Amino acid sequence: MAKPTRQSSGKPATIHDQKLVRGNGGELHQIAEGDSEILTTAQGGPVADDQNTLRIGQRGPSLIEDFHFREKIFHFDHERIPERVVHARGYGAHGFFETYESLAAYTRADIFQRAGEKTPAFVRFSTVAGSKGSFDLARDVRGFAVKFYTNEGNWDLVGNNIPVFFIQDAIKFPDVIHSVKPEPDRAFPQAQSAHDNFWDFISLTPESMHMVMWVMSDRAIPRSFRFMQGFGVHTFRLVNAKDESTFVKFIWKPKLGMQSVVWNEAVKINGADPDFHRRDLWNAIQSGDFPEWELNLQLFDQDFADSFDFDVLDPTKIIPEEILAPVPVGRLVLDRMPDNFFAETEQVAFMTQNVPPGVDFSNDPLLQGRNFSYLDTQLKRLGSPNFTHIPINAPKCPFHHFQQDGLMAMRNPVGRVNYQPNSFGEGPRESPQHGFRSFAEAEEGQKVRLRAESFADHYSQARQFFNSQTAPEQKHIAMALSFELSKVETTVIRERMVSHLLNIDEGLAETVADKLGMKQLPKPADAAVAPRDDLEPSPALSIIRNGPDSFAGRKVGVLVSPGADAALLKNLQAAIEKEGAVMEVIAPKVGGVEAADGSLIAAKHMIDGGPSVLFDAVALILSEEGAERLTGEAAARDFVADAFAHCKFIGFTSGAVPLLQKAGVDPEADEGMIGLDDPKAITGFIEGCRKLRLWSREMAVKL
Ligand code: HDE
Repeated sequence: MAKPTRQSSGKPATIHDQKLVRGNGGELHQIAEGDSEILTTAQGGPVADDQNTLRIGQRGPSLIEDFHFREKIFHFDHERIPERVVHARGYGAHGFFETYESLAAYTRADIFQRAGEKTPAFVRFSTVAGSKGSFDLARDVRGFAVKFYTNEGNWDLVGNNIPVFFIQDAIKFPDVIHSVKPEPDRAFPQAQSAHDNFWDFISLTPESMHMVMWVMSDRAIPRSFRFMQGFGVHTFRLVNAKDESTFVKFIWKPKLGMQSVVWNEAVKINGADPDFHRRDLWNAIQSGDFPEWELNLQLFDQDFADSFDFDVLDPTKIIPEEILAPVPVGRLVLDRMPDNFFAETEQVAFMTQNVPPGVDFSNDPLLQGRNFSYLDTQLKRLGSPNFTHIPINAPKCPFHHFQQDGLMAMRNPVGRVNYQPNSFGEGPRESPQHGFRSFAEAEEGQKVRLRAESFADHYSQARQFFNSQTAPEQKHIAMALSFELSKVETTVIRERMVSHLLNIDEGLAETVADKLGMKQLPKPADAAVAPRDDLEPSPALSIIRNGPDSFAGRKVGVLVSPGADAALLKNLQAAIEKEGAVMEVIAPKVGGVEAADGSLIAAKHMIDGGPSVLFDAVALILSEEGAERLTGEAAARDFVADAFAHCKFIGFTSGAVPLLQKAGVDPEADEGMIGLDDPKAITGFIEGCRKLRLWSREMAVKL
């Protein structure tokens, strides 16, 4: 009879004595047992066998006595914590905030006192509706939550990439979220707003119309977290050392400009790389291309608030930048990925109530409600009031208090005195001078449940947003609304939505109604306040008008075939890298191809694994024979056809023409098709790429 080994696989015991460790570059090395630490239980007991449970005989029952097995499985069974009820899918990174100039005139917040001061920060980006394992390119709002570890405690600016919200009162939050989440009986659709429940709620909630325009715009399908704006949404207050208050709205602007994808592309990205946004942030930071945003403030006083067209406490309204210019006050740089996703990104607890002295709340009813919700939800998720003991949530400044005990208490004070005042002169005391003082706003009134009349105009800014978009962006909004409402099965909901759209833009309403096959237009929805048409368009609201001026931070996918021109590829790579962009090679086989000059061109992807939706622009460096061969491959034809349909710039060698033609793409279709045979043409290709997309191509196609 064979001697049993310690390996369930039956491999010789020597393999068991080896262990894998990661090198600095992430590569795996095997090390011998002598070099590694001894595996232990969580109690520290050394483990002799981690491959086989303790049992009677070789084929007999397992023994409950096996404490190592029981501990290992017990711990595994409890690895998960509840995912966030909203914003479950997220991705975080560390960095710092650097203050440009002292803002002491406006705020006593320590973070804003000294030019050049760097404050550590942690940021978590997220989608709202999908669960933790959902895909990145959902049509959804993105969370943009920043935790500043200031010298006077943590400040959490828990924002979104859209400056308004669906509802005006926090009491409606469970309703809007229930409606967008998977329907409770069938548990689908996942991470989608395209279903009856969502549009039912929205169509019955006119206050959501401004937000709906944003969510149906390209803002909801960003190309990268790095190319998104962020907003604090609510009006906050800054309070200076003299206790004078200035209202403020917070805006993050990406250094690399804004960029989004198109819907057809988003759908395909979700299949090709569900982690598209995560991977993008990871790759950028790991390669040293640190993303950066500027913090801008819109500062205003009570007189401005009183004279502005809308109530500054209404979170469904913006203050257009053309009316109140944002002032850049500092920059946020993300330069380090967490060491452990769970410990940091999953366990980080953002709370709107976390404000340092010098930053204060306004009476925005959404913000007031959030200040309760965020603390409450952390207890549910993290399981103990001691969640501030988790390193990612702990302040980095000194802190002293008398809170004690509780589940999983990790910081346990020593000494006798755990209260104040006390007679022993021990322990911290409050400081009226340094401590947080709420702005002493005078309040009076009756206790009521009423929505302010000044919150009643639900259409004017929705219309202004639509009017501020370029033609392709308006077309995208019409397509998004048509798509979403086409998934709504209840006709009356579709009609109700079109009746709202009639109050925003008639042309938009007509296009959507036509796409939905509606025979006649409904009556416009009753409006509490007639929509205004005198609001000037705000160019700052368009993504296309606020794109980058270079191709930096973007990615070109180059499809190569055997016999490709290696010198041309090299020149192209140099030009792309000089621009600050990245090039990745796609080949019929991931092993790469032999170039015309006999050299090997290494590939990162095979065609199936590197579809053109993963890139901002593409180039086809193909020999004619190589292109002919690729005409038979669906993935190669899709690579080309998709790049064209998504309005991308396409550089190509003349050898690539057979593939272009087979994919239905005219090599001379427009200025986005750039021949690369002449090496000088590379400059033209890069110049084209800087425009990101050739939107006229899409505009030529009628809706
Ligand atoms: Fe949130 N929101 N929210 N929210 N929110 C949460 O807190 C809530 C709102 C935002 O990466 C929850 O820790 C209420 C607006 C972000 O960890 C919860 C209301 C804005 C994140 C919660 C709002 C946001 C959250 C769930 C209406 C933009 C993710 C898990 C009054 C300004 C933070 C958690 C992260 C997360 C409540 C509306 C942004 C339940 C009640 C408006 C970025 O507390």
